[in-house]
Amino acid sequence: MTYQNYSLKQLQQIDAAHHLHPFTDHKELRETGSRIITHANGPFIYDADGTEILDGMAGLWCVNVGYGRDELAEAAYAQMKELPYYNSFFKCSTPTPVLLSKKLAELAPKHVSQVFYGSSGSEANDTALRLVRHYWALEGRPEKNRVISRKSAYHGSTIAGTSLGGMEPMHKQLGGAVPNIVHVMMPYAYELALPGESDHDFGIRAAKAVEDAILEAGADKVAAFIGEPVMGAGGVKIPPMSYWPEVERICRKYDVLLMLDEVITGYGRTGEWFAAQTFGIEPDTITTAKALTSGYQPLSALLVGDRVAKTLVDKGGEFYHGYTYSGHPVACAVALKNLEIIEREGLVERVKNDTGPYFAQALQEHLAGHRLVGEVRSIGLMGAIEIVKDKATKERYLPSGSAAVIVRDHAVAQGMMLRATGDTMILSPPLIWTRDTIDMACERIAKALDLADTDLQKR
Ligand code: PXG
Repeated sequence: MTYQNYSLKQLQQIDAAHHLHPFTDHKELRETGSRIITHANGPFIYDADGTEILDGMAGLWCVNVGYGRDELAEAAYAQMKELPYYNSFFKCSTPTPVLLSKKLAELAPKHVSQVFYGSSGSEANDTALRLVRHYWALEGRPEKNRVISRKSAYHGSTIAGTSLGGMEPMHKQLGGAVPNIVHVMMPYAYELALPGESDHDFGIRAAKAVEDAILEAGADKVAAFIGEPVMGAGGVKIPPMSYWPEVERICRKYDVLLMLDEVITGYGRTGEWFAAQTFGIEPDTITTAKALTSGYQPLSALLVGDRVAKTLVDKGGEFYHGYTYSGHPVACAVALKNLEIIEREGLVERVKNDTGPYFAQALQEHLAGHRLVGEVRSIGLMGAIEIVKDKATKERYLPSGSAAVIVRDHAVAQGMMLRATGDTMILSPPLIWTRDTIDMACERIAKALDLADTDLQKR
């Protein structure tokens, strides 16, 4: 690799001189320099100093089969040699997106059998938004074009993704969102449940916020509701089990489409292939990306339910939408091999029956009792740890988010990569983690919490 001719310092200098990173304060980054990850294997990543770090985030919620999979590299190599690129416009196709679509139709919930490809989750959500609006126009109801989303939702960073999302700082920089998108309360019991309110009742109340928004706009104006089954970037907010079936019931009652954003939850993370199955609902569209290729190639797939697909096909007329890399043959070849690995190794079942329950128990046993921890929660292999100043009152350290960053920095120094979002620590490890890896992670996080506690006592 050519980078080996450069020292770490040189790479950091060049990075600072020329590379604008995503979601970054560039002034601050230029003062600290970036951590340069050079290679990875199994559950570990390695930085340019050779430090081994257990990757508790699977990259960015994506490397579900872990690092160093020769089979994926070989699938890409073979496809690049045979046909590196051809488009799927103008009545053309290539074999790998054809076969991947068949495979996805087999894995997806029964009523879902069509796929639209892009290269990122953001692109797939742009497609989803355009598609549901197009659907209602084809049905002769173009005024039914509003979309209901949630506060703190993350649906990507393009203009449509940001507009669908409910991240306030992102909206502030947008200079005008895509019109006719509103945001309602999120199902986040830890902060929003009323004193004495049961989990079940809170879920029903949070779903009622969707109904209120439909009624406020008028059901004849609302195209769809969109949500992440478990809010990921917003802090692994796991809704009560009562929430999604109630949201689905409300959507059906008012003839509003249900769009599920499974960019993080898709392909096994919650212990089923899709979280739609975990929560027992039948969405009209399912946005997927990330773990579709385990991050080895950029690829997204919008899975389209039969209701929407039937209208699109039966009514005809061109849908003026698509990307150069829609159905990229190399990305699709890698996705096919990745899904084969997940199936062959039984990773989804393993999360459901073994590592998921063990992960929940380990977080509870080793971390929930810590003085800094207000709550631990998890579903499958995604989890969160709430950092608080006072367990009983749920009071946070100020300034907001500062304590979690201290925990995160100690964790990384302990060889444990995890993410801090606000005052919540997030874990979303590769699905290849075993019970031993979970124990190792908990040990390192517990140590990081102790060190952070010492720092915070001094403040
Ligand atoms: N939907 C969801 C639910 C996501 O989590 C996207 C859409 C957009 O995907 P692309 O491929 O366009 O990035 C995402 C992406 C974080 C973080 O800090 C999360 C994401 C991306 C970047 C950072 O947790 N999720």
